[in-house]
Amino acid sequence: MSFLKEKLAEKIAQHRPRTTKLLKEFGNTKIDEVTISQAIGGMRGIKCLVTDISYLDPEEGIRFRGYTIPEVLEKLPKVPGAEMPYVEGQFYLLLTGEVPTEKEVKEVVEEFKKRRALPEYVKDTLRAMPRDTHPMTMFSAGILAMQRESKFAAYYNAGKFNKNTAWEPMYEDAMDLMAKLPSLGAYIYRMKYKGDTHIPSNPDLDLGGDFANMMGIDKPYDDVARLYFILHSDHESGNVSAHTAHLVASALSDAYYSYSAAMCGLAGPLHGLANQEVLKWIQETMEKLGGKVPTKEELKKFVEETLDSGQVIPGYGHAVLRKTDPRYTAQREFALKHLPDDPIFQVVSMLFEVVPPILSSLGKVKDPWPNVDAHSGCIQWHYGVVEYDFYTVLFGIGRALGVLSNLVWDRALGYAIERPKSVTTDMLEKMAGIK
Ligand code: HAX
Repeated sequence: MSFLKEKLAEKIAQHRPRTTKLLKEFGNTKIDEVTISQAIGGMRGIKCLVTDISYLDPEEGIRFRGYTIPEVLEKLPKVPGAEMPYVEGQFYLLLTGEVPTEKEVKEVVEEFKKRRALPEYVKDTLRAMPRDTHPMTMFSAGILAMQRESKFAAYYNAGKFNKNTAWEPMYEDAMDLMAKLPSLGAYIYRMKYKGDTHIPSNPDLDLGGDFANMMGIDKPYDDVARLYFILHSDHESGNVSAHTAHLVASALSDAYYSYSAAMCGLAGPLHGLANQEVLKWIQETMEKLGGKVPTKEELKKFVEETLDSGQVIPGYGHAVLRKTDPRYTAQREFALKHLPDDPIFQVVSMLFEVVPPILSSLGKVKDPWPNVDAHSGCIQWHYGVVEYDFYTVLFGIGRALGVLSNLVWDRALGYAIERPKSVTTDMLEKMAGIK
């Protein structure tokens, strides 16, 4: 058994009695009530999911296993010669709840290296798709194509399913899939945008470094990749992508089915596709001005025109957050250090000043502040990833760190198949006293 798996087995054994006690002795304790507006309005805020991997406070933002973003970036072991930590360290932290030592992180680096290779038939599947297929469609299809590799499905089909051991094959799937996602993403990128020329994986590099290598982009893009994957890794369980994966896996579908489905949700413009929409919106704005950086007044006009045409301002607002997203702030700090004069960064900074007062003035937007997607495209563009429809794939690689960790724990704690109850409009009218 690998070191990480042993560590996890220990953590699971410690955790299980807590869940069992809560269920057996306190199963009827109320944690929330549901209103009509929550039932119709996207279940906003209803407390009905359990995860220990991250927690999103509306005012403070995300904490990964109790650590804020600056703490994570400071505490996780750094790749030698790099500014950013190992992505593998973030996976270790999310999975076990402990900050790994240098030795522990290197074990995970080696585990992922062994599992990195993308099966040839996945490449064939991607190559059979028209080249103008959206990269997120390719990404989700590539993950689904790999489902035949699932160790969880093989275990289940062999009649071995047991609530005590089910996490083990799910762990193997999580490790295999996590290790392959950077290879899948880079393959799609080079096939679609770089004349179908590919760069082999470099066995000397960590996950972030190898991703930059396979993308064909020089330093410090390796650090951009590390930062990006860590920042996007988890945002508790209620967001569309994480919740989709949890829901699908609750039917005992394996990690490939579950994560492929999650990526279909991430591809929506109100969720992960917002990073592509931000860059598209900025480009269109600059194009109208002949390529020049707009003034604040011009930008204000474009924001108002966008709202008047019935569209949302991409990259702004959030279903839970009520302050500037710390994932935005972390990227802003990176940009201030590495690309302060970049024209798109100037527009992104100006939007930070212009958009919140306008959104606040509408009187209905609960969070007028920027979210993670308001910033991410600008850094990618600066380092040469100008094909903005690829940005959500980058989000999807990072998001797997948290979602796959959650799937392992879902099986470890024996979470049940999801099946909330629906009601009819007639019933709601009766409850409201209208009928
Ligand atoms: N621009 C214009 N209007 C906005 C807005 C924005 N950025 N954010 C919210 N609103 C509007 C909503 O559309 C809604 O209007 P209606 O009542 O007319 O339908 C009203 O304000 C209230 O919405 P809310 O309660 O503040 O926000 P929700 O929880 O319903 O939605 C969203 C949260 C993130 C979907 C929303 O803020 C939005 O559409 N933002 C732009 C898209 C975006 O950036 N998405 C990425 C979010 C982060 C993420 O998941 N990344 O993956």
